[in-house]
Amino acid sequence: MSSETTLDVENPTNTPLLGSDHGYAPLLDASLPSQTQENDQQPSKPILLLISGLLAISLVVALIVGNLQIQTHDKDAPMPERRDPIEQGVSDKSFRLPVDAPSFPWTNDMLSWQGPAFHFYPGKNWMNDPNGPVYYKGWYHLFYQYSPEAAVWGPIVWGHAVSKDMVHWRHLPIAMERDQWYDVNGVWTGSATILPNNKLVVLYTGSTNESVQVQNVAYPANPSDPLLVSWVKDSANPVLSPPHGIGYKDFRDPTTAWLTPQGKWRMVIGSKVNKTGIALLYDTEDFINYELQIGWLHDVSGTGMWECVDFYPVSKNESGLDTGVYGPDVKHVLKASMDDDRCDYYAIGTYNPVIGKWIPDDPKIDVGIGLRYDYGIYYASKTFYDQHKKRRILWSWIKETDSEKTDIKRGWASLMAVPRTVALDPATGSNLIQWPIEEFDKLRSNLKEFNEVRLEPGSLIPLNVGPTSQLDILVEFELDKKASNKLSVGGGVPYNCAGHGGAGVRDALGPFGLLVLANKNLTEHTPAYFYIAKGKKGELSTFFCIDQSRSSIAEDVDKSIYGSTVPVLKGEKLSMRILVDHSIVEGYAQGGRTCVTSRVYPTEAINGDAQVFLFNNATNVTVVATAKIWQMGLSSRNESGWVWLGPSLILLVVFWFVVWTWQNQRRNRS
Ligand code: DQQ
Repeated sequence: MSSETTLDVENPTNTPLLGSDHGYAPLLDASLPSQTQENDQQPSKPILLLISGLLAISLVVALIVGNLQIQTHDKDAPMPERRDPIEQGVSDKSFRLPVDAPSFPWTNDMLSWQGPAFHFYPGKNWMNDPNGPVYYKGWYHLFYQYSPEAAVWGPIVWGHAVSKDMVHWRHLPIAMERDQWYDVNGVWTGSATILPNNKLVVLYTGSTNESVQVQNVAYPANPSDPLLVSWVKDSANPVLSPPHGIGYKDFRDPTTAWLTPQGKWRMVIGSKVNKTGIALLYDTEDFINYELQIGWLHDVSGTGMWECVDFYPVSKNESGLDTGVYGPDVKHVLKASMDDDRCDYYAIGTYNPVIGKWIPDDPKIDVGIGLRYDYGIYYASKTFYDQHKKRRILWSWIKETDSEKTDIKRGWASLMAVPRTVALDPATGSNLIQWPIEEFDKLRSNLKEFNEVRLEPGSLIPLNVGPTSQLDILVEFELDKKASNKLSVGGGVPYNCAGHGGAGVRDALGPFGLLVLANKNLTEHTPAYFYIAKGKKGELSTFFCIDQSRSSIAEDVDKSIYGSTVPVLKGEKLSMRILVDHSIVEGYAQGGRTCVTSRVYPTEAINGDAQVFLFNNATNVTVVATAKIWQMGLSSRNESGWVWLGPSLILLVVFWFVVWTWQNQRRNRS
């Protein structure tokens, strides 16, 4: 990486761019041509065999090298020590256990089971935020905050991987190193913008030699390289320093830029003033010189530092809009990652491009005090517009909720949630819907269907699905409406997933749902469930929760219960989709209106020792469940060398064909 010339927007080629106390009463189960002649000028059979042999060896080497890139921690290699972060506090591990928390004797078998099969992760060391996601010349690029020296946050650089489908990944070398005074303490989060004529520019935060947060510009060194392997940083860097009144450590994570009606590029940077979270707005014509806009795009008092702000248009009529689009049918989403509680909040509102202001549709659910993308473990997310499939894609970081000691032993920490399409909910118009991108459906196999399973109050029914570590589960639940109507109205304390004892409690209308990663005697199990609360006026509210409290017998892991309310419209059945990928359980309720992601660390309910159950802990209502459950593929973690098999075989066949033709011609001539 080198520092080079400034961006020429017009001429990029000149610019270097979730026992006993489980509370359930278990019920019963429901040819190549042969060569005839050889002469002196023709390659002899041994030579051809030698060349083929060499090709075959290269093929094997390609496969091994490809696989080596994605292998998880070598069990016998010494574990890297914790390296003190250059600067504590920005993305350092936020899940901390009490110092005297008993540590579990984790075995290599348990730890290696935790590695995901179809969630993106680098395979080694620490990663956090997604950075600069973009579709460029036929490839989806994912950059990410990566600590290359250990499984802890520390000296951050930009890791890089590319994919044709955001499912199979090819890991590339580090895209941006800490090699300048203005980013020597970390190449932090940033975004990519595609300019006219497919020119690419990246804006990112650098932590300087004095730990000041500044903004920098970088470009692909070779814009014609679809893999974007090499990057150059602009000689004008840093292009932005904290403005007057903004703390030097409170100025980070530039968004993707978009065009204003005046033809300038506009972008947002997250910050705070005292306890008020703010989104600073900047205009630029050349990505080098910036004008700070008076006031800011938006602010919400009491929310603290806004990290990884994201701002994009949505419409009831479109599944995805490019970042600069505005108009009468267009709403704008403002999202910020709250440093104070480490959750991603969004709000839907109206953007006025002339005055550079955004106003929430409902100030009671403004950014940081209302809706969240995900009510589990999901932070520092970023969207991008996929111009190839005309959709908006959401990427996010899922952190570890075990001990740092265990992270180090395992050799890797954190991963990405599956990329989701994100769109305005056409049925409500007041919330977003998120759904795993359709490409993941291709990993499904061995469908098992369970039709109209009656779940009487207090029932627990095992589902025979085969292996249970990699599953895609779709379940619909129907309730006996008459029973729920007869119920008396709710009491004083409003329900919430975290505060009401999880899946083990028994109330009138819930909880009911699924247990995943459950061992035989249920000492370990992760319930994903609905709970229906009846309010004082008889109104029903539905909650979707994932309960980690009994997910592991180990004590040095998070045992929180996550979830929130989910809108259920008239005529809709209750539905949930659960992705199980080893230690990750990702849940989508009502088509993705409410999402919950959890990290679970079972010790016994792993490999062949886990099962899936349907359960109903409600006391007053029978629930009928219909489920479809698929096995999910891609156990070779992310991309393996097998991708080279096809091209190598084709090369081999072409080579033999050329030689055979050439030999025939010579034979015919002689
Ligand atoms: N992570 C980056 C920062 C960002 C934070 C540093 C959010 O740029 O604010 O690794 O997780």
